[in-house]
Amino acid sequence: MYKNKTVCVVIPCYNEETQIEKVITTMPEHVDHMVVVDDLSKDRTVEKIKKMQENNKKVVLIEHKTNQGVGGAIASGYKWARDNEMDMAVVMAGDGQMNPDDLPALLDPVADGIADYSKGNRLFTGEAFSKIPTIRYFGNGFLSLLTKIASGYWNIADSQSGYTVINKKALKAIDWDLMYKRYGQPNDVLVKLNVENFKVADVPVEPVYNVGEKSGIKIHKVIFTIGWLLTKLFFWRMKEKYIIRDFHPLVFFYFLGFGFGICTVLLFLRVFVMWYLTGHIPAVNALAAMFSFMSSSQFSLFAMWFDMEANKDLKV
Ligand SMILES: Nc1nc2c(ncn2[C@@H]2O[C@H](COP(=O)(O)OP(=O)(O)OP(=O)(O)O)[C@@H](O)[C@H]2O)c(=O)[nH]1
Ligand SMILES: [Mg+2]
Repeated sequence: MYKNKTVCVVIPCYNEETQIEKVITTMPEHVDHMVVVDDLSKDRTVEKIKKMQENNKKVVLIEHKTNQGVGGAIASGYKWARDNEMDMAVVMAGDGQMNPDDLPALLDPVADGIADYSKGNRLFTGEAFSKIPTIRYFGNGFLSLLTKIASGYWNIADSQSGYTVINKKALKAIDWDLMYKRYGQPNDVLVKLNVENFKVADVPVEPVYNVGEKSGIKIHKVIFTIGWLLTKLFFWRMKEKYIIRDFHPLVFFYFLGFGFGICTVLLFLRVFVMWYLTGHIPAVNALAAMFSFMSSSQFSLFAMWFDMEANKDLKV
């Protein structure tokens, strides 16, 4: 129990035989249950977990019959927490990259009722650039920007951090069977939380690398898969939040922003082709391209501003 609320930690695991023991043994005392979800590991992870269960009654093991990916493993753990009426469910990876000392700070905003969901942000510490591998740092920065646009949580950064706490109300509001099953899961959750108007807190946590973990992320691949996921989620959120459940004219601003954006690309292409073929650019073509560019940027920036305003009450 933490501040009189039950706490369950969901631990997704895939081939973590060298790491899982440390994650379980260093778990803070106030955690009531550790739901370890094995995602059909090929090594001795399950054997290790079963051995730990003998001495530690807090450990619950869920074994997947097929490999689902980290998002699928977290969804299984969340469903256990929801069905067992846990007040708060934490996610800590099975690879030991989450510092248990950071847990109270993450639990506080949710336990105090200030936020429905809190997530770790590794970028606040000032050590992020030196500790996080460079390619991951920039990839994360790019995905964080896309996640702000897609989710409407403009104040939230480090979108790929998986160290999170969710409360019972949010656990029950989201359909975990429809959750994205692979590395885009934290991004998917943020969009779903925004549509339900849940409050999210960003809490500084320590970036942990080189503790024996083996990452499964191929950054050049996930940039595209998560980028595409976020594009789809953005359109879904616009439809759900500003057309179906409520209405806001910012959807027209985004629509015109995109429309003029496509026109801008086509008009600039035309300008370059004319210049290549004839050696000069007719003034009217250049003006049309510029007008289109200015309209596109104005409409998009205003749409973002309206979105920021519409979500300002969800900021903690
Ligand atoms: N790679 C991988 N990990 C899984 C899978 N299912 C569950 N996991 C667990 O998900 C957690 C995160 O996986 P990682 O590949 O380390 O990703 P990450 O820690 O978010 O990213 P890094 O910063 O690159 O380490 C680990 O605890 C894995 O054991 C799966 O299908 N593949
Ligand atoms: Mg990892």
